[in-house]
Amino acid sequence: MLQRMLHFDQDLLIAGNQAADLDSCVCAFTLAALLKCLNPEINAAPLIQGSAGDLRMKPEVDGLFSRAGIPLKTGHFLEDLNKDDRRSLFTSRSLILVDHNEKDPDLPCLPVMGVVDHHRDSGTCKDAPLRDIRTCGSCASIISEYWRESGEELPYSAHLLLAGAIAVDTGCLNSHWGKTTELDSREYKRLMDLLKPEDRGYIENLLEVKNDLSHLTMTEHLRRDYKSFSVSGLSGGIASLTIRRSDFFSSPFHKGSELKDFQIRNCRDFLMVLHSFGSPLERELSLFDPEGRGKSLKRALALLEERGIRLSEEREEWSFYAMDDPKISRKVLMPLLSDALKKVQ
Ligand SMILES: [Mn+2]
Repeated sequence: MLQRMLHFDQDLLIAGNQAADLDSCVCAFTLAALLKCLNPEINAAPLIQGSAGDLRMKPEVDGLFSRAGIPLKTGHFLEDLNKDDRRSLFTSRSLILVDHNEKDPDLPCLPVMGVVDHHRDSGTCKDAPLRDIRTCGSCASIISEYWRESGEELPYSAHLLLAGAIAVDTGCLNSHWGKTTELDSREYKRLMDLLKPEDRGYIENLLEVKNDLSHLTMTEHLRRDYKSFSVSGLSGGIASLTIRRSDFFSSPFHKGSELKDFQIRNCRDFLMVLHSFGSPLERELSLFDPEGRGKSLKRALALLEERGIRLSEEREEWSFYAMDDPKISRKVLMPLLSDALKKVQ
């Protein structure tokens, strides 16, 4: 893979995924830094989807980048770029996708030269000269391996960023999460060994920073980690929340009108909410189907009973599911649902 990177001779944009989570932001910055090290002749700029205003919803992103001495600016965020920024940033560049492997429609129309990811392979961008899709807990582990194999000296700030992303994605290699692979474990330990003790402590505490969202409104919780999921002609999405269902519906937190606004704006047909909370980790799933268009989705979910996803209650526009297996994250759930939907059609 490094050989292929050495042959890039045009300017590059390293684009993170739609959720703009910590892993995705870290990968965009640290891969851009590596590419600049390998080819000082080219420009490689990180690009984060969303806007700088959204950082309020992701205290771990803001916190870790500030600690690493890399202030996130509006120029790094796709939504904040004005016409002139776009023209200068998007002209004669190619894209490298990190932490996702299917080009989002919001990204600029540029040739995709590379894909580095740890999600299920969508089978797109097959012609990209650099295509590295592996199963691991954090995409940052792959970038960390590139750095090590390159022999280039990893800057301290990148050390901190990569360790932080792996910590958050794997629960500091928590085996109960079922995400950690050998690659994550090896890279995380190597990175942590070289951090100052106070930074090591900060990384070990980063999940708490991430989960302290008491300052957010319900809409911000929904927007924080939202992914559109359009299936069989339905336009919907899945929001990942760090609060349990009973807290989501508690007063005065829950606001029916805000929920309706969010749904109309983002997911016309259905909204799924994946609640992930507690230690050990527990999950619940809620389906909001205000227009009654989610029948096929409900049939598909019924097929997932064998995976421990069980209908527990139906109330007005909502269906609630218990989840026996906390390892079913959104990344695991989405392909399961897509497969189940094909069977019910
Ligand atoms: Mn990731």
